[in-house]
Amino acid sequence: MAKASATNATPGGKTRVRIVVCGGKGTGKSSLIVTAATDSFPANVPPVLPPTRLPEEFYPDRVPITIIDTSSSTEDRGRLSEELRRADAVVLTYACDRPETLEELSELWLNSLTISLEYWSSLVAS
Ligand SMILES: Nc1nc2c(ncn2[C@@H]2O[C@H](COP(=O)(O)OP(=O)(O)OP(=O)(O)O)[C@@H](O)[C@H]2O)c(=O)[nH]1
Ligand SMILES: [Mg+2]
Repeated sequence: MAKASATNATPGGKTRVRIVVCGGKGTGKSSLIVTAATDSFPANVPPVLPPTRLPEEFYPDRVPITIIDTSSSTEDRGRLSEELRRADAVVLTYACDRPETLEELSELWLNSLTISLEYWSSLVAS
């Protein structure tokens, strides 16, 4: 029987994918990650989760996906920039019931991304 793990890759040839989730305070970053990993919405989440590995069998390519939670506080911008540089994809979050968080996306977060990223693999706004 062939070993599956050694040759697993995305159509772009990546053998692992790192997704960074960022956005304004309380916009659901951590809840989104827990929901994606467990398929259930959590009642309580810590402010910043440790790196979360999604099960390989979640996706047809069977490529390991790691989701990185981030802090929205200004003191942690250096760490955020570093995570964005290492990202294959970025998810930006805003709260539907707080329009100001959508404005922040274009005024603050997209600007931060433009400054921080050396290149963009993809951008998923949610
Ligand atoms: N109604 C609703 N509430 C949500 C949703 N996602 C998150 N929440 C709630 O919004 C609050 C903040 O969620 P978090 O996941 O802690 O948001 P966060 O962006 O990680 O927050 P910080 O880490 O503090 O910046 C919590 O009370 C969640 O239960 C959603 O999709 N719908
Ligand atoms: Mg959080």
